[in-house]
Amino acid sequence: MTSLKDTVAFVTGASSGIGAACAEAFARAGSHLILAARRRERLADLAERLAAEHGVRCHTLGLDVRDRDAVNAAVAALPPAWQAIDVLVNNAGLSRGLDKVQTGDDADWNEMIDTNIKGLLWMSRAVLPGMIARDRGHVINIGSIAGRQVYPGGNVYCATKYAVRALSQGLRLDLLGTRVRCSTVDPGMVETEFSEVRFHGDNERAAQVYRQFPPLSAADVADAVLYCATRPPHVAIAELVIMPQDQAAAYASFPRGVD
Ligand code: NDP
Ligand code: 8X3
Repeated sequence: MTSLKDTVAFVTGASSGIGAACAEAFARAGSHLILAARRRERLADLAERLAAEHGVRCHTLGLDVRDRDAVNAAVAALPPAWQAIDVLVNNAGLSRGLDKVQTGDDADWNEMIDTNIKGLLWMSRAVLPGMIARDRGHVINIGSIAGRQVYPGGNVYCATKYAVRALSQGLRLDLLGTRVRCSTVDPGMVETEFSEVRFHGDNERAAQVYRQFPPLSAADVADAVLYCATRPPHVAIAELVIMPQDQAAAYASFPRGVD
């Protein structure tokens, strides 16, 4: 197992859900954290708590990963102590709606494509040159089972997660000959703010999603991400799929209910 103590981990989408749980897991393992998202206050609260509870340093970045110039500027302007990024967790992402293509919404499509695909690309391109120069580093992309199976209404969101999987495969080819690794972690259903965002703030509809069967927690996924990050240097976890016990596919689950 590779120790993460005193490494630098950069987590996008750290203000909620899986990203916040990854930040917590990496802090517990001794990583110093660059926490990025648009909601700065949440990042500030998380940074204060992680520093107090785990004795790590945190640097927060109010950042919209869709903004290529802002991503480039934020990475270029990192203070010296934060420049040598060991792990990049490309987690920022979202789904919007479950509309059929024939009635799809332009804004929803743009937001998903710009965040899940292009945001991941801007972040990766900004951080990778430093990793390659140091011949050390790890990019961990949060994909989804939606990148392996298409479900009704999933069309564009699924396409973005298929793209994450393809880009991860492509990056592993691009990185051959370096000691920089790339992993994809593909979760099934995880209880986060994901469904609230998908349903544009319809909290009751979102809550119903997580009443069907016990979902994964964000901490379960963070544990899988940490597993990838702590393998010995010669071991690369290429793809890791993690599912709730009661879910066999995006569209196939056992309706056990939740107490
Ligand atoms: P949450 O909605 O809880 O968290 C999403 C995070 O992404 C937030 O921190 C949000 O921060 C950030 N984010 C969204 N858009 C942007 C942006 N333009 N720039 C920067 N940050 C952004 O959902 P999850 O934790 O569930 O989602 C995290 C990842 O996990 C996503 O990529 C999602 O597709 C994936 N996933 C989720 C599953 C689930 O069932 N929940 C299953 C499989 C994969 P802010 O709004 O503050 O910017
Ligand atoms: C999130 C899981 O099945 O809602 O990626 O697409 S799913």
